[in-house]
Amino acid sequence: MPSSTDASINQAAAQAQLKKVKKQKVLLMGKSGSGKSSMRSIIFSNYLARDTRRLGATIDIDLSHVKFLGNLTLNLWDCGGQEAFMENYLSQQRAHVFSNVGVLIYVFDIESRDVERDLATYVNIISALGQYSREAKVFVLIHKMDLIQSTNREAIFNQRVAVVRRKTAEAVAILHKHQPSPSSLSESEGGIDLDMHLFATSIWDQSLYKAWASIIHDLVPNLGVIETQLASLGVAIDADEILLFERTSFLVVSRWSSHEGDRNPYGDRFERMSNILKSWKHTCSKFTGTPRNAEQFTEFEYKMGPTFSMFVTKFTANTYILVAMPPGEARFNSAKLNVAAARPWFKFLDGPPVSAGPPGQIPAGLGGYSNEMGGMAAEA
Ligand SMILES: Nc1nc2c(ncn2[C@@H]2O[C@H](COP(=O)(O)OP(=O)(O)O)[C@@H](O)[C@H]2O)c(=O)[nH]1
Ligand SMILES: [Mg+2]
Repeated sequence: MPSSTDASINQAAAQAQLKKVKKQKVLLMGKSGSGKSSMRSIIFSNYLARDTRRLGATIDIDLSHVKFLGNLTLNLWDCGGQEAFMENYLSQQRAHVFSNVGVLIYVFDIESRDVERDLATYVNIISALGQYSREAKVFVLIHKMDLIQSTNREAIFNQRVAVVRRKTAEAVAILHKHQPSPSSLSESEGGIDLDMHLFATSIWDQSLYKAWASIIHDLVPNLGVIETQLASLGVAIDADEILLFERTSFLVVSRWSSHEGDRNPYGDRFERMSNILKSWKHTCSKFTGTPRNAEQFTEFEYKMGPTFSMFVTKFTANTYILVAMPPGEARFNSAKLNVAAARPWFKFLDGPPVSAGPPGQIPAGLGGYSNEMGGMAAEA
């Protein structure tokens, strides 16, 4: 008795979670010219890095609603960084701007000549955020790192991280004094800390994709379900690695790798793939004359003789999937059929389900296709 009740409660909860359309307010802040609109245009509107030179300065707040997968909408507030605007956000518009924030992305221009002033503004922003959105996550991007000589990048980044962390701790300490014990501002050993992540970024390389994939990762609903389903699929088709990309941004939403795949020494391969696939999409668009936001490819295959093979294919309405496999023609072909057969189990990525019930586990048979190479792979 209790178990069937529990099961129906669990199912109802899972269904409710899947149906919930999530809206997340994302503040994009930092000094004028630091690169906020450039990043947003590259990630979400398929601009090329060089196109961003033509972007005009953002006047006040540029609001955009980015549909990310089926049931997540990012309300991006690209806040013009001129001083007069900044002052306005912190005074008259304070409650309006800083309430209900899910994520703050703060961009520092590494080339800025007035670091002290940048830091002072940052501290004011953190104070306002702490006052109105204590649960918000903070991502600090130390941007335009391409302008720093590569041999000095790490040292300069670390130096900046230390300063930003110290300033944040100071701001939070002041907040504590005025507003005792806010729940999400926990006290750690070295002082008070905020849920904060720092990245070195540039629009000219894949570092941008690493930072943004990390930013959206925690916002994606049903991440647990996605991860479990990807793992089932990966095992069933005998893959080394699977990456799931969001359709427009090509950010990696989720990934899975086998033990063999885990041994891949290239830790930055995910953001590299995002970058490569997006450039490739641009090239397709250039040579076919299709608009850059249009869907130009449905499938891409790459077979590296005896080393490995991979394919990238349109998966659900909102996603592409990349599958990397050990070599072998039969294994490759059956994996492609099985990925196609698995689509119904990932339909929930496209939005709240119309029919009842959360997605079940992928059955071993996967719609009737069997992986003929499975046994041989185990022997090899
Ligand atoms: N070198 C370099 N320039 C960048 C980078 N990101 C943006 N820019 C340039 O910085 C200028 C200002 O960018 P914009 O996005 O308008 O800044 P915003 O005022 O913060 O929105 C543009 O000319 C961009 O091309 C980067 O990573 N490296
Ligand atoms: Mg701008």
